[in-house]
This record gives sequence, C-alpha cells and structure tokens, in this order.
Amino acid sequence: MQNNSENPGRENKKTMKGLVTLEQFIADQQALHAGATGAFSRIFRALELGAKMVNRDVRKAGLADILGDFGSTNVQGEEQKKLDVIADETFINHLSRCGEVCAIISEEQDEAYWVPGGENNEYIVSIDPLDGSSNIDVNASIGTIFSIYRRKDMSRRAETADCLQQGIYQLAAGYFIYGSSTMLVYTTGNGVNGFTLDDSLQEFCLSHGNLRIPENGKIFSINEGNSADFPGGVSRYISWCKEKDKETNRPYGARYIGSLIADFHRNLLKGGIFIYPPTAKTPNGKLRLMYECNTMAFIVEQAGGMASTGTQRVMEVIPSELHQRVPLFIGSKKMVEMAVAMLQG
Ligand code: P6P
Repeated sequence: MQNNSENPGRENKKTMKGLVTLEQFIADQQALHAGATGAFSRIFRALELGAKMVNRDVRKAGLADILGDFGSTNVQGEEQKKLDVIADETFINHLSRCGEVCAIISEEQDEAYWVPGGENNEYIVSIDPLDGSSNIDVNASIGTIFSIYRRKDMSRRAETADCLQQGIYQLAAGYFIYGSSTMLVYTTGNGVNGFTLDDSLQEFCLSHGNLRIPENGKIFSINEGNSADFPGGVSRYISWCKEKDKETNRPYGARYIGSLIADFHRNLLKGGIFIYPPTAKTPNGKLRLMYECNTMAFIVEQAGGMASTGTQRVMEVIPSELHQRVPLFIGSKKMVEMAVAMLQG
C-alpha cells in the first residue's frame, strides 16, 4: 500500500474509523500485491452479486406457497425451480460473465461447467450454491460455500484434471451465511475476515476483522443419530466429551444444526469441533472435498484451527473425482488433535 508521503490524499486505512466495504477491503488487499490484475475483484464481485440475489430469495422462501416459487407453480401455473437450482444458475451466470473463470465445479452439476468463451480464462471456482437447503423450510441458517483455484497449465485447453487440485492450492476460500444476518467470511491466505450485509446499503461491511478460532473449545457438533455406525475412536471421543471433569470444562455442550455452514460458523467464533465421520450410509463421510471440506479447511487453518480427515490433513488429500466425499474433523486445534489421537488409539 502507498504510504501517506507518496499519496497525501490517501489516509492510512489502519487509522481510519468507520465503514469498510468489501469492495474497499479487496482493493486495499489488491494494492498489497504488485502483480494483482483485478481478476480477484471481478470474481468476488460476481460472487457478491450472486449472494445478494440468493439472499433475497432465501428471505422470501417462506412465502413460496403464496408466491408460487421454488418447486411449486407460480400464479401463471409455471413450474418453479427449487431454490438450490436457482442459486446454482445465479452463481454460474455471474461467474461466467465476470470474464475471469474458465470452469465451475458445482454440487448441482454432475460434470465441470465449462464457461462458454472462457477457455483462455485463468481461474476455476468450486461452489456449493446453497448448502443445507433442506433447512430452508424450518428457517435454519444455510449458505453458499466457494473456493477459487488458478489453472496450473495455460498452454493447453483446460480439462477436468485441472479442476482436481489439492486444497493447498486454493487462492481463496469463503462462505456466505444466510442467517439472522447475512455474512461473508473468507480468506486469501492472509488471515480470515468477516463482512456483514448492511441491508439498507446492500453493502457487505467489515465486521469481524482477523477472525481467530479459540485453540480449545467446549462444543462438539456431530449427528449422534449415526452413533451405531461411528468408528470406535469417534465413539470414544464423543464419550470423552460427555464425561464430567471440571479441570477440562467437561462435559462439553452438544450443538448440531444440520447445516455445515451454521455449525462451522458458530465453532469458528466460539471454539468447538464439528465431525462428520464415516457411517454405514456414507462410508467416506457425507461432505464433499472440493466445495465443502477444502473450503472450510483453508478458512479454519488461516484462523488458527485444524481440519483432518482422521488420517490426513484435509487440504493435502489428492482429489480423484469432482464430488468426492471425505470424513471431516474440523475446528479448534486442540479438540481436533484429541479426536484424531483417539481415532488412532
Ligand atoms: P446429516 C446439509 O444437507 C449437509 O450437506 C451439511 O450442510 C450438513 O452438515 C450435513 O449435510 C448434515 O447431514 O446426515 O447430519 O443430516
């Protein structure tokens, strides 16, 4: 960033008080990287616009029967698409038009979506357009999860293999949470920052600068309905969480919303561990590596936490397919370390 002597008109952002919008924050971050081309800004603007549109639809989903939206017929008797399909179309449309993306991996698309006319573009976006959409009907928080990668080889046409990159190659990872407030939490590898949507301005404003997850916590988050299938180490860890021990603040509290973004976001702010282990129904866990686990892993590591599959660091898993699932142990470092140690015990 230019200092005041070179650019007297520009206050040092660190001392300025008041509102910092997402656009200003990204511009400042971009100024820190001499070679920055503005590509990131254009991709983030596309994601931001998509999120504002999905946020608007999510907020009125409860009126679906009256408005005839989302999976029912509207007043003209036209078949309406479900909200997660609408979200997928919204993000694909905006990301395709931003001029920087060559391919999109989406939970709603069986194959990689190749952006028409985007074969020379440099970036790949993986996205879960509306995670937890089954919770819309009960008004629980849901969200959009995304990661941004750079193509490794620009000398040839991109192929599916170019999309299958380890999480360590993510350039950015983030999520929009449509909850009691609408937020964006993201990292580009320089810490984690949270922005809250000011509805009156329709601007995401910096509200949670330099987020850090507590090194330890008192919340465990797992679907105990699957406990009959839990691997032994998981059962041992959950039993350990429930034991009475004043010195280690146990028993811990059990919290499970059934929406990854909501459970993760709470633990990020308060400390805790979220576990989706292998089960009979989902022997590799339920959550997807490319647009759920890697994204949250990058964020949690940048916030000082940890993300493991139980046998390795999530971000080092070498993907073999677009919608690959992996077990997920993620959250406060000391809690994940303890859980993984019990798995291996
Ligand atoms: P279960 C939502 O459907 C989701 O993909 C995640 O957001 C959430 O963490 C998980 O599934 C919940 O799965 O099997 O506990 O209902």
